[in-house]
Amino acid sequence: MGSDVFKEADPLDRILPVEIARVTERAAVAAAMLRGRGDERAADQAAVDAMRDELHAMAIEGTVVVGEGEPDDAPMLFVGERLGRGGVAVDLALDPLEGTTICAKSLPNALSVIAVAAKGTLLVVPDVYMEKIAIGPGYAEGVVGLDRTPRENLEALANAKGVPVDRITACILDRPRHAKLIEDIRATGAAVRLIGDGDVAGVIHTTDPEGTGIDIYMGIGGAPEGVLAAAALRCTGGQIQGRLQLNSGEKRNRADKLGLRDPERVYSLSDMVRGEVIFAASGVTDGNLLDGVRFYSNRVETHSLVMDSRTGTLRDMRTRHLGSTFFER
Ligand code: VTB
Repeated sequence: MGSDVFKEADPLDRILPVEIARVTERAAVAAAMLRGRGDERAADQAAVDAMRDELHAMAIEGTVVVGEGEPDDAPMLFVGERLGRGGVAVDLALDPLEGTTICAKSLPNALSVIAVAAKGTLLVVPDVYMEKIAIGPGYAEGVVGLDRTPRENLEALANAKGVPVDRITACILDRPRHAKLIEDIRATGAAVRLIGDGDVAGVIHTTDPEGTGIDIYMGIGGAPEGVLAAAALRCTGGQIQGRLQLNSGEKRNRADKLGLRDPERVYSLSDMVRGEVIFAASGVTDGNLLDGVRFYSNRVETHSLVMDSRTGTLRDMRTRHLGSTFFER
């Protein structure tokens, strides 16, 4: 008898990707009911409640490692919260509504996202900013990096893609802190796609440049969103680097408490996601990759991406929900 029999089973084997899709579908529908109503908090809360209910019903012993915030700031889905009715031990990285402002204004690319991985395999980061650079699959490892200038990165990427640099588009959060970065990128001839929020979507968009028109994601966004984006890239292929922005003693302490001792460290994809992962995203509002939730008189339709790094499957799932849980309003 091979010793494999005694090897602990992969916890992800006991989870069906479709179960994970249901979690983001439920949250996306809940948020979409409040789409365009100008109330960010209400939309976020609805998504949180829906996601939490779904996760509690699952046969997992889940620990939130990327969530709504640190325990003092977030009453639900906070980092460290235990979810599920018991079962396999997993890490959960989630954002029930990525892009609360986008949803409140009914602008493109609001998502509900989750990543599930074996316990202890996702990087736990404080809720601080992270400088990020990400590209999609098909490039040699290290073609871009945070240790290089925007010009060096864009020229290297253009070169690897076999196009002039003015055919490259970089996606960046529209924030005053990015004024210099935007200027530097435009000085190379490359284009900048500014987004109001939602840098998880921004990173995922680099994985399908033909569909989205985005080749590279650059700039400073949330660190938790960096880990979520890394989980997505772990499934699709692609590269991401992140550096925490620990510009105060208090932030350095918070990072230190989580075991992140080197404030200057550049984290690679495999530092942020140390094993296999199942990732799901459902569109709340229409976007480049996913359509938003559609409401009809007798059904609700959702559009999701469900990916599994172990099998290398990327499922593009359109689901009709005929059951009353989804369309009772
Ligand atoms: C990003 C973005 C989020 O926060 O991480 C951003 O992905 C960063 O923070 O959707 P600032 O808004 O302070 O720039 C969000 O916009 C909101 O969580």
